[in-house]
Amino acid sequence: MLRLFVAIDLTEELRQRLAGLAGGVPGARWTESDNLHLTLRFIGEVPEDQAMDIDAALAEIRAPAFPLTLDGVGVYGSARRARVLWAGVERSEALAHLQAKVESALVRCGLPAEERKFSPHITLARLKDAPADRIGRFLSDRGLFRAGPMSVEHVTLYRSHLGNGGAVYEALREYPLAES
Ligand code: 2AM
Repeated sequence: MLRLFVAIDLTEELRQRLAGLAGGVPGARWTESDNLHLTLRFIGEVPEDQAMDIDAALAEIRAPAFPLTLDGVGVYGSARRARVLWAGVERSEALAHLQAKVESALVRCGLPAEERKFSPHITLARLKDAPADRIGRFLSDRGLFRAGPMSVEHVTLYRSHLGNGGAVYEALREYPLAES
């Protein structure tokens, strides 16, 4: 079985900008800069033959390259039990279009449709017992964060290896988007 997801890679410059947001929140486990990405679709565990179908279906996607701008920071979970700190992305029709194409390609491969609404974000940190006031300060201090635009020119199929030291992401294949 392979644990897969589809993501947009970020440029070194944007990953550095995101990594620069880290700090100031006790109980936060910050994502390593090399692991920062924008997930389009988490697939989960699939057998190898289905992974090959997924690869073929993703290779058939035709969508244009587009600009992506990072915009703002936020938190998932309640104020008292915040779970994830994230960076947001500026609203983008092209991103929504690409995500819909990835979703329909995967459903054609026999995967169950994703029921949750696509909520594009980049996970900056996972939180455990982080004090609400420090989270509040992080959000207000970094509220004006913006970076980019970068040009999104491919999507990537990743394999996630779960281990004691956290997940290791292996890029299996890149699928180019059309020049726009
Ligand atoms: P997250 O950063 O918001 O947790 C690899 O795990 C990628 O797939 C991460 O970007 C993660 O998003 C995303 N993902 C989405 N749903 C997931 C799930 N149910 N389990 C693990 N990862 C998931």
